Amino acid sequence: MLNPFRKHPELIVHGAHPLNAEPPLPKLRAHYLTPQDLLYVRSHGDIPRLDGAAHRVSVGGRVAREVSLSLADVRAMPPRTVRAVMQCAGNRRADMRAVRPVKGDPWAAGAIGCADWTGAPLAAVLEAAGAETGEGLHVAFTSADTCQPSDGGAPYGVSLPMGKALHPDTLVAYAMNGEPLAAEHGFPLRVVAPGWAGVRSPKWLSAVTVQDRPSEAHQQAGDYKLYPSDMQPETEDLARGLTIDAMPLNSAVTEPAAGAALKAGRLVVKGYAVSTDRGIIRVDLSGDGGRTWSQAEIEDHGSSRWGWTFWHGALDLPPGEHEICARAWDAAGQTQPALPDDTWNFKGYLSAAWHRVRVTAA
Ligand SMILES: Nc1nc2c(c(=O)[nH]1)N[C@H]1C(S)=C(S)[C@@H](COP(=O)(O)O)O[C@H]1N2
Ligand SMILES: [Mo]
Repeated sequence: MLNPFRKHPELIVHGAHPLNAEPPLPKLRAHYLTPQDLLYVRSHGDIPRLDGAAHRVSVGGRVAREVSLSLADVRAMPPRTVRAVMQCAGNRRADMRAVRPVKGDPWAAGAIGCADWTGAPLAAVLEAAGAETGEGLHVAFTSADTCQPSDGGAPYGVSLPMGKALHPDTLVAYAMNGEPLAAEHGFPLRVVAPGWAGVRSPKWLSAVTVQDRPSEAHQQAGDYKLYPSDMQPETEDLARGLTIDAMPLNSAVTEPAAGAALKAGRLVVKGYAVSTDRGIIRVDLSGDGGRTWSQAEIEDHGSSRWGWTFWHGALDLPPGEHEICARAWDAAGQTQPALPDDTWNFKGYLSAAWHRVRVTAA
């Protein structure tokens, strides 16, 4: 069984080898559950074409008995479906790049999507091997793809601390929105770690190892760190980096597009907001660069702890140039920073300032 899907022809391609691409924002905002052909693709190496019948995932390390599981074995476990956002730590990096140069692809606000993921809880996979589950242990993952030389040149690897690994919503998934995973999204099996940066949801899973320390693979040990703004590539010091786990509060305007020439008058603004698992309580909209605000309407797509929130609102724009801004608030009463300058870091991670979109009305 090979990839039955094709990516949407309108994806914005940041790089073809390896494939890194995101959907145009209005297309992304058209579906509460992101169709698989529109989900962004973030890959560190070539996409492996795995044989679903022959593929095995080994479970070893601090376990009672090593096991080697087929896709059929995982499908035979009691299934669980979790509605969750997948989001890259580099989503909205383009806004930080506009402040000062950053490393990495200039993702707009489309390195995100939301889906119903179905699989076996990772806890059940660990249980099948009689894994130790003590606090302080880590569950390391190795994938079947080989990363670019600049990304360590080795198989992709990350880990989750035992607490996150045992969370009932952390899955070894085989389906997205009820369809088998496409090759580019991890066929036949991937981890889904809801609320955490996409990097911690390894695709093309081939080995699970229970161990007493985090993965030493480059993705876990040497990349995906949030650095202070005074650090530069030449002074990179891993010890001063925060390993990125949960994703911050964020929101984006998906319509109108930056640079749009609009008719003066009533303008409908649409977007998304995301809060890991705290919940979005409000989204504010401004048509004047943040001097005055009104509230957007939050759309009801059913409650889901790890999902995203769609919103829309109206602004009255007189003729002239305008800066539209959106900012979300979470259930702890926190909101987003005003400027990308406030959280700028040379890797361009966790870019979550008010989304600003300049338009002209005539
Ligand atoms: N094996 C493997 N897993 C991976 C990656 C990868 O390159 N190889 N990229 C990670 C990153 S950084 C992200 S953001 C998500 C993207 O998932 P998607 O391409 O299905 O949207 O997959 C993660 N899992
Ligand atoms: Mo990512």
